[in-house]
Amino acid sequence: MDLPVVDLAPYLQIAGDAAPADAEEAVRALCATVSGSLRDTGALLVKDPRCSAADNDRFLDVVESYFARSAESKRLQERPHLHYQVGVTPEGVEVPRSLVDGEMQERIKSMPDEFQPDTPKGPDPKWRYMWRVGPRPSNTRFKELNSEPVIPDGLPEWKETMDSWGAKMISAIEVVAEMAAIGFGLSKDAFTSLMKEGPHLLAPTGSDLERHGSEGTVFAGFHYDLNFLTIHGRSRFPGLNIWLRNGKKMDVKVPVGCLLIQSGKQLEWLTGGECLAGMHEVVVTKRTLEAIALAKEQNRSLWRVSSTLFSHIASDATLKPLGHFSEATNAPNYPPISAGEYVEQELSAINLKGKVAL
Ligand SMILES: O=C(O)CCC(=O)C(=O)O
Ligand SMILES: [Fe+2]
Repeated sequence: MDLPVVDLAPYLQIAGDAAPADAEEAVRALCATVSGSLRDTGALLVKDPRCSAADNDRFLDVVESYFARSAESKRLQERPHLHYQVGVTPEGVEVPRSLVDGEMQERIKSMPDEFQPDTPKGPDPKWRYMWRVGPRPSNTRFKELNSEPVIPDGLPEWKETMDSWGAKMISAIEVVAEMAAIGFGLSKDAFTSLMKEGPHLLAPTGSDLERHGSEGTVFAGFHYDLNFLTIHGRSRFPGLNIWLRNGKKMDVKVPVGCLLIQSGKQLEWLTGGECLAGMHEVVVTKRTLEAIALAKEQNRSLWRVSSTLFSHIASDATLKPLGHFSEATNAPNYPPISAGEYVEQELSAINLKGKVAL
């Protein structure tokens, strides 16, 4: 089974009023593909004419040069007191949910062997940089989640590159969020109205394949994303596995020029569990090894950089099943909670806010 690739251009055209009336039916079908794929696979591939492969490359180049710095110099951008929600998170800090969540461990044990995730033995060996994208609320109960950005020195192109790639990815997410809302039978702005001034984070991971490049190394242990929708551009090194709703594991191939979308826990909340957060992991696979060999041959960086962006529901907005989802069978499992409070609980569980006992 392949993930569908949805071209966002027809929807953008309709939104711009440049399309003939009969195009509307086709766009409705596309919206149903978006919501259906998020529900059944937790993921979706999209093509957005506004996000080019060249933009993605420019972003990867800048972030590769940052991660190539020494650990001490990168640690100047570390902000543990802000729960690592801005600046750098060193390797060995973030704990995969599957390491600390007993219920998830039981679920893993019940999976057939062929679909079981690789077992992480400790915190993730990946670094990460969190770069805040979009306007921040002037007044919020969750100041740490909405902090000033941290800018690394000595990289004059950093701010512009991160802001511009971040803004493009957010535009793509907003279209997907509108299409998903239509597909789910909600009003078009049901999700996007809650995303306004959300703590959206461009959050590339950086994994040193020179030091951790052996097959089976787990960069990001089995987990779900705690945010609304995650979007990734193409990484130069594969390794992302996702689990479909039917329990099957799939290694994701993102075609050139495409973006990968994944459903996060806040979407699960808003749909009363009809659309579950997509489980995934990042491990060194045979395909990663092939990409490492090619990069060595071509003298390219061996830092695996992901172009991950976490879009969020605004911290002060309430998470609860929307519209007809309040009648969903599992809706009672998703009681109202402010998005900020929910995020803080999740950050504690994965060692980014306070410490967890391992
Ligand atoms: O490194 C990646 O490709 C994605 C990592 C991931 O799943 C995450 O950052 O939540
Ligand atoms: Fe993730």
